[in-house]
Amino acid sequence: MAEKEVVDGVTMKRALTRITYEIIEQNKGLADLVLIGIKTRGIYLAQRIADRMKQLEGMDVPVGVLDITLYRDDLHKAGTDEPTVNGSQIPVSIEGKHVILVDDVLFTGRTTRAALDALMTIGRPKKISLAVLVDRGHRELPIRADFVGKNIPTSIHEQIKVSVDEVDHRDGIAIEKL
Ligand code: 3GP
Ligand code: 5GP
Ligand code: MG
Repeated sequence: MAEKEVVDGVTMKRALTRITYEIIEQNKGLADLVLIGIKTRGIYLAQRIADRMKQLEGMDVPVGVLDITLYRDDLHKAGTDEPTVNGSQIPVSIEGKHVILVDDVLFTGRTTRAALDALMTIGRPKKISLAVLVDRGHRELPIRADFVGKNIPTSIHEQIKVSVDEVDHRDGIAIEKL
């Protein structure tokens, strides 16, 4: 399986910092924000954005977790089965809050749709936005991200490999040809 790094660790950190600034700017501050990371790597990205917010604005923005997986383990046929929500840990009420969903890769949009469904059953946020590190295209639903680290157009036969320090002991984004 050929693998080519397209974003190095330093550039990936810069992209997360830029997303953080964009969120602060568009939101006119950090009041009423809740970050919710989509398992697995989205959680670490959400935590890093929250850490950066603390550094920049001195505010603790709550971070929650949604666990969404496909019914079956055939990942390469994502989109042929509906993702389901397996669990959530949301530390605060999302009622009336601005929720920002954070995921590593946006592909068909079906995971985001499942996440939106789950949030609606938990409460009624005043707004939900989506932040992703990578948008790889191939949307199958009318869903788009509000904050994008990097647009990486892919073929359906390629896969994006996102590495994060917390899990993979390095940061970076690579394209794998299947
Ligand atoms: P993540 O949980 O950190 O996002 O789904 C398990 C892992 O497999 C995911 O890690 C994701 O990075 C990776 N993956 C690669 N290609 C796909 C895909 O097409 N669909 C899904 N759901 N995951 C994929
Ligand atoms: P979607 O539901 O939009 O098709 O896919 C989004 C979810 O599937 C993300 O949480 C992501 O982890 C995973 N995913 C889909 N395609 C890829 C990919 O090419 N690389 C990685 N790392 N994850 C992917
Ligand atoms: Mg993911």
